[in-house]
Formats: sequence, structure tokens, C-alpha cells
Amino acid sequence: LIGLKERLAELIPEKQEEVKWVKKELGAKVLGEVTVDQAYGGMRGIKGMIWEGSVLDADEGIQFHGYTIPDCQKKLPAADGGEEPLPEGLFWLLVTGEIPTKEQVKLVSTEWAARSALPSFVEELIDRCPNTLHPMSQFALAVTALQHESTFAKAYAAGTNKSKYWDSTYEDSMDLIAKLPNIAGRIYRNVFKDGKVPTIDMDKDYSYNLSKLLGYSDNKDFVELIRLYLTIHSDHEGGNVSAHTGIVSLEAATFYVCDSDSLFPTIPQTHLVGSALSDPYLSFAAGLNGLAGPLHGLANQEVLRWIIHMKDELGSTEVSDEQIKEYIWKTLKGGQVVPGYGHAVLRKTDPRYTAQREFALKHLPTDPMFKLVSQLYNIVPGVLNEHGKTKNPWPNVDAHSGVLLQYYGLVEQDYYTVLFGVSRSLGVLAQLIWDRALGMPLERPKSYSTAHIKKMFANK
Ligand code: NMX
Ligand code: MLT
Repeated sequence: LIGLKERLAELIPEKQEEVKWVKKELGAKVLGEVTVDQAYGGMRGIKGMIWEGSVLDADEGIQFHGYTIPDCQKKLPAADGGEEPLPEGLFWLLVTGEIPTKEQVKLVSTEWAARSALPSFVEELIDRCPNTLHPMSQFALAVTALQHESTFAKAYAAGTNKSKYWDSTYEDSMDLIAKLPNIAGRIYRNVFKDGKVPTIDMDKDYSYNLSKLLGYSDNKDFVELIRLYLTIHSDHEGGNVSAHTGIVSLEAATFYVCDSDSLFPTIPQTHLVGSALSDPYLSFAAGLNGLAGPLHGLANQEVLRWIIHMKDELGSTEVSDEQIKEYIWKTLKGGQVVPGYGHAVLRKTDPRYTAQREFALKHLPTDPMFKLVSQLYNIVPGVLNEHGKTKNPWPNVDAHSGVLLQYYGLVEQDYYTVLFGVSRSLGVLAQLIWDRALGMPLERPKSYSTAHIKKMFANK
């Protein structure tokens, strides 16, 4: 039975050759141009990054090495008696591009359980946080502190040859992922419960253990939900804020500002926090801080808040379409966004939303909050279209996750983004391992000032 690290070691030379070939044969090809609008517009649509694990299609949604979410639900191993994919399998797929066997997935579960213990100073650090410090801030703080354990940082300081960086990056990534349930569980228990944290069960899978630490493992449907949740939130190609901040690889794309290719061609060959050879702990902590923003991962907290506020304001979960429309317009006229709707890349309903909706139809079809979420699905896109600004009026992943968690009793909205963060570690750390294996360079794109842009085109 071949393990994940052995398989990775076999794949690295092949991939290095493939990338060498692509750079030699296709390195001078142009991926696109860059306009001044894009430079001011959050770099939307600029093609300039390599991300091996997943690619996002505006209409079809995310594909992990070519596998859609329904493919993953069909092909990735499930737990005994379960149906949803185990996130251990998704991690294997992200790292190797291959669907693992049930036995290989079990190896990952066992390894993560074995690596899960936290150093006592990290436990104390979490325990000393005031309950009023947002769970995401506690999460990023604890991950930064774990840097004390970094194998990569020690190997670098010892003068390790760069051809071996992937090995210590792999070790750190496995340790970090393994320790996240203990961090996440401790934060939840401290902030919302009595501070007593149960122990990891060495024979169980990652999602069961996370559910146990949170206090919900007695409900097998909740554990299944966490398996699905951790699988679908894991990766969304490289340009989203958490992936881009923490761990990014931008490669050999040629950029031109407004067709003025003779004037300003630049060749960014870049990475961000991870590209500075900051170790996986520092890189992932940076990504978590990005995930904690309300236009990104914090939207799952904002969605449930917004729905509960609507329910309270309208006095019931039985509300008419007209009342909902008025509430949406009030939000928009107040200069706020409708949380859970819109996307920078997607132009259709997010398949991650659909997967969660299918889970709800199966497990909680009559839940009043789920009915409200469904009612919103029928109404929000029409209102956003009438409003006329949003490029994509359809729901994203965050429009649905909170309602599932609250159904099983996990009602503390401020905590929801922590679960997103646990899942996102799988995608961004799989990429970081490959960044080191492929020797991706420091990320450093070019910027201009407004005065410079005006000067640049003064005589055009
Ligand atoms: N409600 C109201 N206005 C919106 C919404 C929305 N849901 N989505 C976009 N707009 C506005 C946007 O603010 C912008 O307005 P302005 O010109 O005044 O700045 C305009 O429509 C054009 O924006 P887009 O090009 O459609 O969207 P963009 O790519 O800039 O932003 C999001 C993408 C996801 C940030 C945006 O759709 C949004 O703010 N959605 C609500 C927050 C949310 O659900 N975020 C979670 C995304 C998924 N995730 O987990 O990260
Ligand atoms: C994500 O999962 O990262 C979000 O959908 C945001 C994005 O892809 O831009």
C-alpha cells in the first residue's frame, strides 16, 4: 500500500519535467492583456497565476484536477455507513491528481490523528484569549504560534538544499492540518461552552474528530455534513483572497497595460506570503486573516445574521415574497451587500450551494430556516438584477452553510468562518507543497501610481 508522501515523491520528478517543458515550449505565449480598469478593479480577470489543484469555470464551478463536486461525491471514498466524501480523499486528490483507495484514505486519517496534539503553550495561548476576541483572530493567532514547530523553518536555518524544500513543507502541512481540529475545537469550547475539550479518537476520521471536539459527533448526520463541508470549501483555484494572500504562485505570464505592449511589458514570476519562503504556518495564518473579511469567508457568518435579523424584523419565518423583497431593497438602499450572493468569477449558482441544498433536501426538508433560504433563492437574484449592479446575482457557497449548521445546534454564527478555514487549509497547503517542489519564485507584481498612469498615456 503506497502512502501519500511516497506517491508524491514519485510524482515530483515527472511534474518538474512537465513544467520545464511547458516553460520552454509555451513560455513566450501571451495569456492576456491588462487594462487600466483591471489595475483599478481588483485585478479581476487577469490571467497570471498557476494553481495546480483546482480550476474555476464561471458556469460550471470548481473542478479539482478535473473532478466536479458531484464527481467527488461519487468517486472519493466515504466513511463506513456514510455517503459523503471524506476530506482526506480530497486532500489526496489535490496533492496527487489521483483518486485514492479507501485504504489510502484510512492512512491519511490515521496519520492526521497521530499528529494532532498541540504544544501546551499554544493551548495556553488560546485559553488566555478573551471570549470577546473573534474566533477567527484566535484561530490565526494559534496557527502563527504553531510556527514554533516548523520543520521547514528549521531546515532552512540549517542550510537545506532548495531541492529538498518540498519535504519539510509536506511535513509542516501534514502537522498543521492535523492540529487544526484541536485548535478549532478549543476555540469553540472556550468561547461558547465550558472550556472542556475532549480528546481525539485515534481510530476515527478527521471530520468525526472535529465534530467530537465541537461536541456534535453523536449525530451521524452532523458528521456527514462536516465531511461534505470540509470537502467542498477546500479549494477555489488560486485567485481568491485566502489562497492568494497565503500561498500563491504566479508564473511566466506576460502582461501588457492597455495594449501598450511596447511600453510596459512585465513578466511577473511571483508568489505571496509563501513565496517569501515563509513557512506553512505563517503562510496559512496570513490566508486566514484574509478569509476573515466579510466579502470573503466571513460572509457565512453575515448570511445567517442577515436572515435572523430579517426573521426578527418581520416577526416570523412565515413571510411573504413581498416582505422579503422589501427587506432586500432596504439592505441595498442602505449601501450594503446582500451576503451570500454574487461572485468575482462565478456567473451561475455555485455548485457548492447546490450540494448543500441537496443535503438539506435530504436531511432537513421541513426546517423553517431552510425554507427561508429556499425562498430567498427564488427572490434575491431577481432583485439584484433589477438593482442592476451585480455581475452575478446567484448564490455562492456562504448562502447555505450556516442554515445547515444551525439545524444541528451549532448556532454560533461568529464561529462559522473557522470551519471554512479548517477546510481551506487542504487546498492552499496542497498548493504550497507543489510551489516548493516546483521551485516557484518570489511573487512581486508591478504597480503604478495614478500620476504615472496619466503620464504613461498622456500623448495617446
Ligand atoms: N449585494 C449587493 N451588491 C453587490 C453584490 C451583492 N451580493 N454583489 C456585488 N454587488 C455590487 C458590488 O458591491 C459592486 O458595487 P459597486 O460598483 O458599487 O462597487 C457591483 O455590484 C459590481 O460587483 P461585481 O463585479 O458583481 O462583484 P465583485 O467581483 O466586485 O465582488 C463579491 C464579488 C463576492 C465580493 C460580491 O459579489 C459581494 O460583495 N457579495 C456579497 C458578499 C459575499 O457573499 N461574499 C462571499 C463570496 C464567497 N466567498 O466565500 O468568498
Ligand atoms: C472562495 O471559495 O474562495 C470564494 O468563493 C471566493 C472566490 O473564489 O473568489
